Amino acid sequence: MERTFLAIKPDGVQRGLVGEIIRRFETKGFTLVGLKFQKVSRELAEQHYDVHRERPFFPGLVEFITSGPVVAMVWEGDGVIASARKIIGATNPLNSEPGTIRGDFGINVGRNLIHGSDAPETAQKEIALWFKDEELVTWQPHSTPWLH
Ligand code: 3AN
Repeated sequence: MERTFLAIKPDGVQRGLVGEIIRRFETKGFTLVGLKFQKVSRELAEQHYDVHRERPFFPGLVEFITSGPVVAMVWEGDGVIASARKIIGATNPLNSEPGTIRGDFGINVGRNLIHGSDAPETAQKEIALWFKDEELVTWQPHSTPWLH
C-alpha cells in the first residue's frame, strides 16, 4: 500500500490548523500510520530540503522549519502521494485553488502550511528520514477496507 510523508509546518501549528489539516486527510479516507510533534533540528531540516540546497531561499527555508514545532505524519492509501498533493494545493498559496489547504488558508510561499512528498522515491526517502520503522503502525481501519 502506498505511503506518503506530510508535515504541518510551524505556521500551520502556530495558526491552530493542526486539527483542520488532519481532518482533510482523514475524511478523504486515507489511513494515518505515523504521527509525531517535534522541533526540527538544523541537521534534519537541511537533509529534508537537500534538493533545494543551491536555491536562494534555502537558508530561509531551514530557518523557518526549525523555528517552531511541526507535526510529522505518514499517511497510507491508494494513490495517496498524488492525492495529498492535490489536497495541499500549489506551492504558492496565491495560485492554489480554493478548497485546497494552501488555497483556503495561505497567502505566502514561504509560509505555505504543509509539506507533502512529491513522488514515490521522495516519499520513501522522507519517511525513512523522519520515522523509525517501529514508529509506523500497520493497521486496518475497517474490516471492509474499501469502506471509508
Ligand atoms: P512544495 O512544498 O509545493 O513541494 P517545493 O518542493 O518546490 O514546493 O519547495 C519546497 C518549499 O520551499 C516550499 N514548500 C516553500 O516553503 C519553499 N519555497 C519554494 N519556492 C519558494 C520561493 N520562491 N520562495 C520562498 N520559498 C519557496
